[in-house]
Amino acid sequence: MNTEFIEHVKKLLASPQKIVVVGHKNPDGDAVGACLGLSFFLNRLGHKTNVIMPNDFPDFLKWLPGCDDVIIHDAEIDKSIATINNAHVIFTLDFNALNRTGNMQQFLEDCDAKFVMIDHHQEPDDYAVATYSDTSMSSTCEMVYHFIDAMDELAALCVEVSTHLYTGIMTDTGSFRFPSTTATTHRVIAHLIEMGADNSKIHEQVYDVNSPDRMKLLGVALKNLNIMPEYHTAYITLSQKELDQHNFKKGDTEGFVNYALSVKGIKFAVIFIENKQENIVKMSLRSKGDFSVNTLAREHYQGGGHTNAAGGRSTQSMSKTISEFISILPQYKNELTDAS
Ligand SMILES: [Mn+2]
Repeated sequence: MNTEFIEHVKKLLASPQKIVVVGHKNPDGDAVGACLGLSFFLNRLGHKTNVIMPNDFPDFLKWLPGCDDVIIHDAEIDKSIATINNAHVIFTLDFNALNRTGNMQQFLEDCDAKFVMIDHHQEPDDYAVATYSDTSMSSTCEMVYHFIDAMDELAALCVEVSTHLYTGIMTDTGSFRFPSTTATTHRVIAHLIEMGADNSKIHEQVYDVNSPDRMKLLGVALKNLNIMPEYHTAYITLSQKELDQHNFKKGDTEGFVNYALSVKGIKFAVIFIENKQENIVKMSLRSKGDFSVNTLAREHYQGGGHTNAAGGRSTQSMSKTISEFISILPQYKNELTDAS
């Protein structure tokens, strides 16, 4: 974080402000944790804060302190628009372009508030008056911690904020195992535990809440696992029918792709999930080492993300999507078979 950023934000926050904190569409643990954590923190500094999410967030986050007060734009559109239009300052967290906010985009573009971005995705847009972008960071939650530190307010960390930030760092690092997890990440985590985050309980509340339907859907996903050893690649498919048979709820397939990546020798894994309502096949892409799924998703699947985790979509049928996917793999054969 550069001093210019923190000086600018300090100026913006010099007197009590009406602040809105916004996360990305399909909010994950990092987005929800960062938004709630920052909102609680700014509230303690005397600002009036509201968190708005473009759409609903998964059930496994619905115990987070303050989550009941989050405004869901798609469900409470009038309240959301009024809150946006009333804001002096809008923090956008865990995304890099306003089109990541779905139906909120036009209202954010049209409002008079000053924007502050805190985010760890590549190639940030320049809509904000102050941008804290660092792609080396494990999570936006870790960045919010560093932001609080730069504001000289670490002493103000409460149990709630510690819990929010712990949850986001934990979920965005795959429980502290991804390469973005640094010694600093662990120092931050240690401090959050000291300040009241109940680490063991947070893990249980996030990870040990599977429904029987979800476990059976995982069984189907594992049955549908395809391995292409010549490309060190594995992929999983789930059809709309298979989702329907297991009463699919948003978030149920979260993390399934990691089972494909956990097969010995696999460097690149994808899950293809059919969505009949939107008429697309949604994809989550994961990799190990230098192979960039961000690049591949940008080039072929109208998506992007990070080097080792990205999302994308195809407007073709599932079978066409799969055959196209297989046809592009030779382009990446050298990268995928390089030792690293
Ligand atoms: Mn994140």
